[in-house]
Amino acid sequence: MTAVRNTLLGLTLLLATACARRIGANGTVAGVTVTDAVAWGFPGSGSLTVGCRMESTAPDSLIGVSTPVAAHAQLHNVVTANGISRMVPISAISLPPQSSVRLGAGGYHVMLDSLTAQVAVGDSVAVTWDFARAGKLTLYVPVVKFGDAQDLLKQ
Ligand SMILES: [Cu+2]
Repeated sequence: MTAVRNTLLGLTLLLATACARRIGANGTVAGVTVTDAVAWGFPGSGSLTVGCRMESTAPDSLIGVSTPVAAHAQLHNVVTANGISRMVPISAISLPPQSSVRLGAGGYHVMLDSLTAQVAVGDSVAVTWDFARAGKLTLYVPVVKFGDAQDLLKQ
């Protein structure tokens, strides 16, 4: 009986942990899976960064993003030259089959600039991922604190 109770307690803790970590939005379109999608920003900056993990069963690439809450949505990468890191716009992020591609701080990410609505932590924003092969996927992405996003999307 104690063993059963311990097992149940263990399961409850496991579920609680799993739920706490699953703060991001998840979805699938034609073999492409987007998981742990979250957005974060800094007060007054007028922009949001979106991160996630992407995986595809077939060769594909992310060729664009869009959202109703920003005038500009771009794919960015971070490049470092002479010890200085800066963000650069890129036209696509390729998805080799069966490998996870991470979008987050310090690397590939989605940048939403010139926000057209007031957005706060706890809100969700609609973001549409546009894949060359798989097509479009729209997710309601929760806006979270920067630290929570980093915890979720660390390698
Ligand atoms: Cu950026």
